[in-house]
Amino acid sequence: MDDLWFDPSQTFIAGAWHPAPATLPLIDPSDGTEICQIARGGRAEIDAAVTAAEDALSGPWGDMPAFERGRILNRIGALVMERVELLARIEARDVGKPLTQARADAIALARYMEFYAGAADKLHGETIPFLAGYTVYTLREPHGVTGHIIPWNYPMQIIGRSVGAALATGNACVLKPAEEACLTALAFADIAREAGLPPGALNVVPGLGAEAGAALTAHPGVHHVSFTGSVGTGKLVQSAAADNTIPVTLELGGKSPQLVFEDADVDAALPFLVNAGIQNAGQTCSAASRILVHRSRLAEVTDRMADRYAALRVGPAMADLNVGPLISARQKEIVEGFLAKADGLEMVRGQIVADAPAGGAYVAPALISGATPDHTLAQDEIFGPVQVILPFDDDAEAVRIANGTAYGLVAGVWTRDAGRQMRMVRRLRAGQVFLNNYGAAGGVELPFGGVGASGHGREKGFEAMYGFTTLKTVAALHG
Ligand code: TXE
Repeated sequence: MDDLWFDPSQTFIAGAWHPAPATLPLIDPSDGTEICQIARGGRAEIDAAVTAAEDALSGPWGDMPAFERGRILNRIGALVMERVELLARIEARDVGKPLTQARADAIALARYMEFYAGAADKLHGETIPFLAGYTVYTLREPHGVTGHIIPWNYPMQIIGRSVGAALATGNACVLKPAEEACLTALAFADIAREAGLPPGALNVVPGLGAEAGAALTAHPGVHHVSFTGSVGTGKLVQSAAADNTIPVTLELGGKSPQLVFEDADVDAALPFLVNAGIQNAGQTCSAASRILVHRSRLAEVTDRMADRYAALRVGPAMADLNVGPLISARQKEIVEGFLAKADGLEMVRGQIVADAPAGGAYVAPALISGATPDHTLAQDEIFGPVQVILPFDDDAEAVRIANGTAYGLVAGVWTRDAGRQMRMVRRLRAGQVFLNNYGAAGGVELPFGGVGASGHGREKGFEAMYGFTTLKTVAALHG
């Protein structure tokens, strides 16, 4: 791939590139061909990366003042902005997402760097009034070595929110990107090196989940793990962390609803309703895969969404259409498996363009109506361009359906009634509630995470800085 200025078959450890003992093919989801070989890191590479991180913490990185860490993050952000188009092309090819969406991810990565650059020196402890003769205060300290296991759907955004906050607070990171898409993680490591990040502060070891990922989560030298991915793997990560009694942040996806009430401004809602289902081909943790509509507006919302679905065009990432391919043939099989269960339901599909390569993992978006709230299509995370419309008759039923899955990540509420808005905010089981909008991508400033099967802990915004630090209380008796 011409856009790469580094050798993607290597790991990045202690500030330098290293050949890996074995490699894996990286597949272009737009046509099924091999892009390049990537490193298949394992226990030895993870060991080396953790040692490099420990060395960084006992060297210049560990002693660096917070404002200096912020300056480095600012430089990384500036370099990312200079290379937005290049990074967008790499991400589009690797993930299969339309170029416009990949560009937005690259810009978000820069924004994360800017945000955490500014926040680095603004995390304070407090003084606590205590007995006479004592001075008591708290310190916010980095955990130490942080492990970051990320998926393939938004590599740049997830690196930004997780590695950005961890570096700002002075941790040294070991990043295990997904085997399906890891090129921008490697590009980011090299940009960070160029920006002056000391060796070992960020190490990147690509590889398989069961090998490099499991080795990282089980490693006794790791003090915190931040994981984004499936519920099943999240449980494995949490169990491994339990063995080492370390904290984890888990972001595990969802089955998020948007609620359209009888007084909703449907004109305003429409683009948000559809976009939050098809962005990144629906492979978005905060995808609004359920659209709950008051029965009085059901026909109108269904028809208008159906019109938009029928006009959706699906094709290669570089063609920059509404929807790209799914990440892999495997993900396409999963999504088609769900769609096979739509027997007897109504479905409106988008169109795969005629010249889409046969080897690509394309699925025409599907808008489904007629399902009950307990149907598998309305309960389980599909992770594809599929939305289910569900009717409700009153506010109580809307809340019951909205809260009636194992997940609780995001919810959107469309109503002009301010009282109802506030009641919904209180009753919806979700980590983020959007009123009269649906910020699927969200701002970098907005804390993000879920409840229930969606995981726990918060990333993004200033809140993440607490998650990547541990609190030390100091009590001095001085008479
Ligand atoms: O996820 P995994 P997969 C959901 C989505 C999708 C399903 C499967 O529903 O269909 O998960 O996707 C690493 N120890 N989401 O298989 O396995 C792996 O290498 C440590 C939702 O891709 O969770 C990758 O880096 N790490 C989600 C990362 O975990 C392990 C985003 C995610 O892979 C590991 C992605 C192990 N034993 C999928 N096994 C979201 N929240 O947005 C794998 N990994």
